[in-house]
Amino acid sequence: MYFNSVIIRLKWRQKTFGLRSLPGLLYNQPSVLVGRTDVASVTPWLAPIIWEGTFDPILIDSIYKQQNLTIPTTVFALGKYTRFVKDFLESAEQHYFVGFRVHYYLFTDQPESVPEVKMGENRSLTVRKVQSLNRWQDISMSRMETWKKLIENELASEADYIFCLDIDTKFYGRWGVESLGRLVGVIHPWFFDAPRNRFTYERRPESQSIHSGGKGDYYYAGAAFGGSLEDVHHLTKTCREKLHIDAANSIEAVWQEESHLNKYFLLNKPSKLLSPEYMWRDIHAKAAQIKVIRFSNVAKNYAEVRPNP
Ligand code: UD2
Repeated sequence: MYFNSVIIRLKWRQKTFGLRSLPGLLYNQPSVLVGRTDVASVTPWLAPIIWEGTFDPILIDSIYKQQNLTIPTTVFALGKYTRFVKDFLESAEQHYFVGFRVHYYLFTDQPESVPEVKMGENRSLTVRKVQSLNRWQDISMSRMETWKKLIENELASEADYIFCLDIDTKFYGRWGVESLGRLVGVIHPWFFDAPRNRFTYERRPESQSIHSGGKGDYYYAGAAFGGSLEDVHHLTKTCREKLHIDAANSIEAVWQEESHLNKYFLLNKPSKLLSPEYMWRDIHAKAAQIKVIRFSNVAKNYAEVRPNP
């Protein structure tokens, strides 16, 4: 085990990422004076918050093109959630890291139901069978363990970054290299304009995910996060351990692994935040600050689609 983690770390260290720009590239002059004024585009710990208008897609694509990146992207579709796979993959092929190497990992209890989706150049899909589970809460929480193992056992030598996404979603706009960072959280669409006493953090002291009164920065979505393999490995390993401690103490956090993710991000601040453009909900009314909806939860009938109430 120790040996494994040393190998993983050595492989991660082999890469150094500079932001090299192509000499002949033409792009708009950046301004120090003009920018988004209706939203915050930096956190108090100086991590950027990505909104439309805060990056130049032509410039940023050309910088990251030189890094020969592979972006593994994981989704889970168990039980009736297999119905969401087609739209997810088809829309990702239109909008998600277009022009970059993406390797989707789909974990499902019904590999035979995975539809044929035409993949672009340098894009691939690996389907993995996992056991069915009876509770949606267990399906959602078990993902931490699977992510941790996938990174340890397979990805360390083949990739740079990883994203972990919900499957009951669709892409409507560009999601690209502007989202890359060491540790990346996405601001939850329900709470981006709410005071933190309304955030649905776990408040019970018995849970490892507790946020005691007055604590918390933002409320992050469980449906999307990512970052470097090393950072996401640490995140998934930590959250999985905390979930196990909670289970041993017979407590389940109010929003399962999303509660633990929020606690993790409180103590390990993300180096980049994605605005709710990167995690909207189809059923939400439009908000003036959201100029582009890039990725969104599709409407679903929870009672019909989940295996248990
Ligand atoms: C929220 C989070 C979700 C997760 C969950 C935990 C957002 C927008 N969503 O969504 O990420 O943290 O709360 O309570 O932040 N799944 C299956 N089969 C099932 C049930 C779930 O495959 O029968 C998988 C699937 O990949 C799904 C994910 O688990 O996308 C999360 O489940 P959900 O979408 O039902 O959770 P939800 O909508 O409450």
